[in-house]
Amino acid sequence: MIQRRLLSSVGGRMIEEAKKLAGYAAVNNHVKNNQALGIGSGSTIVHAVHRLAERVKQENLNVVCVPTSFQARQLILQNGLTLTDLDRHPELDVAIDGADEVDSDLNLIKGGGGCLTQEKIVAGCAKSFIVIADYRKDSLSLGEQWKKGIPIEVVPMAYVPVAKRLASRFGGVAELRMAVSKAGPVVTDNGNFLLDWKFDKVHNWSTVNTAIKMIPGVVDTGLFINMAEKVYFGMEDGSVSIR
Ligand code: ABF
Repeated sequence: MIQRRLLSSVGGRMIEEAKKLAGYAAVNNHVKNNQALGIGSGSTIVHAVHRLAERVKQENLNVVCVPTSFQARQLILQNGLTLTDLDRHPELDVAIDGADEVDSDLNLIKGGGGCLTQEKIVAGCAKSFIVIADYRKDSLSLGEQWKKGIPIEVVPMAYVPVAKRLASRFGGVAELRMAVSKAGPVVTDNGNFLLDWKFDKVHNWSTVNTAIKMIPGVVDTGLFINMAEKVYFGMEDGSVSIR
């Protein structure tokens, strides 16, 4: 029992270290002076923001940051970085964000943290969209690793018809994401609900993504197809693999 706990705490430290390696490498290689940046959500981005804050101080960089979520906004403020928005900076130089799964063509599943719509908007405004992840997210074919389903943000009144439509058109089952307390559904930063679509086979994700987005009530999906320019994986052996 004690041995299992020790092993899992070593594993946890290794994963955290891998996230840090990825975040630091991406900020070191892609951030330059006078840039407008998109800041993603999740736990890996925390390391990237720490490195960004360090560089801003040490190198006196002038950068402004657009958040992808309430969490990202807090992270920017807590690290003393300059907050901006897409009204003032509709064109970003670089957006950096995490992912739940990355395939060999750099297509992604995102949204495990529930911020997919703002993440996609910000990534779509960036000249370069850079992904940071630990080694567990690397996958040959999308859907292999991430077993929690593809997150889909929906307007609250439409969650039942959208869930039914998803299951009847594409198979599998779409579940309403509930708060940890189970007291009610998770509500996104945009006031919407999330469905986690547990598909029963691997699809042509580009086609499926377009089709899902046509269902009335769907705001966006966690499928990020052809958006990432580069992915930084922090590896178990302490290296960084760049794809
Ligand atoms: C966000 O955070 C999400 O799109 C993705 O769900 C998640 C990745 O989280 P982490 O960095 O904690 O693994 O980027």
